[in-house]
Amino acid sequence: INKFRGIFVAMYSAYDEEGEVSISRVKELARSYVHTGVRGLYICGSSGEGILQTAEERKKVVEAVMDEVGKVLTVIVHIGANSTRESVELAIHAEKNGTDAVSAVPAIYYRLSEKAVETHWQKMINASSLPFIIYNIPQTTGFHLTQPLFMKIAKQDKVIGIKMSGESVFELQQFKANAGKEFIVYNGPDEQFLGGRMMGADGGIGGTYGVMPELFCKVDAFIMENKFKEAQELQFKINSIIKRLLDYPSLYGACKYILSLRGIDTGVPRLPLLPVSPTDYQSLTMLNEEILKV
Ligand code: NAY
Repeated sequence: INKFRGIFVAMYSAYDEEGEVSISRVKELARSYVHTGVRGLYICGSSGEGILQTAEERKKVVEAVMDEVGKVLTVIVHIGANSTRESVELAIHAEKNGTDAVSAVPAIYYRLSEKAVETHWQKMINASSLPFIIYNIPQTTGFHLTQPLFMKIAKQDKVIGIKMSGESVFELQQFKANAGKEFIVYNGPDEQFLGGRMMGADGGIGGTYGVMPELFCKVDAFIMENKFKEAQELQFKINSIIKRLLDYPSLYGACKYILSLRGIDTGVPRLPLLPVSPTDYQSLTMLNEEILKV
């Protein structure tokens, strides 16, 4: 279970100039995180635009990442999809390709009952022998995971953790307390990584880690050394960066543009997620320099 602790980059999508998934760019992006200190990658999630891609495209991403960094980083694959059938297919594929774990949000669009979400997750859990990590993100899925349903799912051996992207650190702590076993809780909102860690999170999975992985590793290291003042100072610097990233037409577009300034081309996000516009290039160039100086 130790390979699941620490910092995980929620990796962005990587497309070619035509907007098609680019194997070589996925590999290049994945490789760029190898010597940053992160424990692993969370792929095909929100930041990875998994739900905007076809199952075939998502499989390609998994294969490319495993081929490139599968031996050196822990790879968690998000398999959440609107139909249970598709998620099951992705779970089987993830296992075949040697990934470390699978994870999923509840299905979106339909208002689902607790029983429906439970069934949806259970089918994925049953579909492979891989560890499963619940992805709770009520503000985008509209599904609020209750503690009783959480406990029912978490008690299974295969269920090893939860990615808590809700903003309540109290609820985060309750998931940790109610798991009733050794259990990994990931902090979701990057801007309160320190808060989540102080309330019991074992690590974090985040999109903005993708443009500043070393900074999050450093906050994590400060926490482990009980240097809370230093951790707080750094988190505040990070938050001033995140605040500005959130002001662009899309966060993912802004982060992907910053990556391109460092020579890592990943294309623009897929619509309906907007790219940044040329008028934003200059301020993003300055922001990039600022990040590199922290
Ligand atoms: C994922 O699945 O891509 C994530 O883990 C992303 C978590 C992010 N949440 C969303 C909705 O994108 O990193 C956060 C988020 O971008 C960050 O906290 C800025 O608000």
